[in-house]
Amino acid sequence: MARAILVLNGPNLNLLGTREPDVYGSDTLDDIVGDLRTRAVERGVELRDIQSNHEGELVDALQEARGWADGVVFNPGAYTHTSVALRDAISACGLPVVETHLSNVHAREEFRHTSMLSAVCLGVVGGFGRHSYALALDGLLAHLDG
Ligand code: CA2
Repeated sequence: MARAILVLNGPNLNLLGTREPDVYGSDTLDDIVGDLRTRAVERGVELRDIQSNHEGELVDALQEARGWADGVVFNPGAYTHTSVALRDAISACGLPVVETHLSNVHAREEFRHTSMLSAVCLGVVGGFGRHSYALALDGLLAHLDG
């Protein structure tokens, strides 16, 4: 059966391409997700994407993904560093989730060095700009293919 992947993006990532290009690059979120969709289609993988600025909506998306997705590429934005609710939702959904960051959070402010989520994720990718998403998808599909 064909694989299905959720690409989930958290707060402020809808602003990509409009501000802070030195940190996050000049691509928009649509550019990044569009590239990822092309990559997924080439492999016969269905890709759905959701961006929300609201923690509860991200929790809802993870809970609903249980019903249809095989795995999740997730950039939780700043909630990475704060959210017990998202950590619990990742654990509860039982799906492999790849924590994905555009920037290398360990090379930035100290408060970004801690993730509430990494310990319940399959893996973590960061620091490669838009390529982080492609690497996360590749890793997730390799994991699913065993
Ligand atoms: O590097 C990443 O992908 C982050 O998840 C991005 C988050 C940040 O809080 C994390 O520590 C690392 C911030 C996303 C905000 O994106 C913006 C895009 C354009 C303008 C302003 C913010």
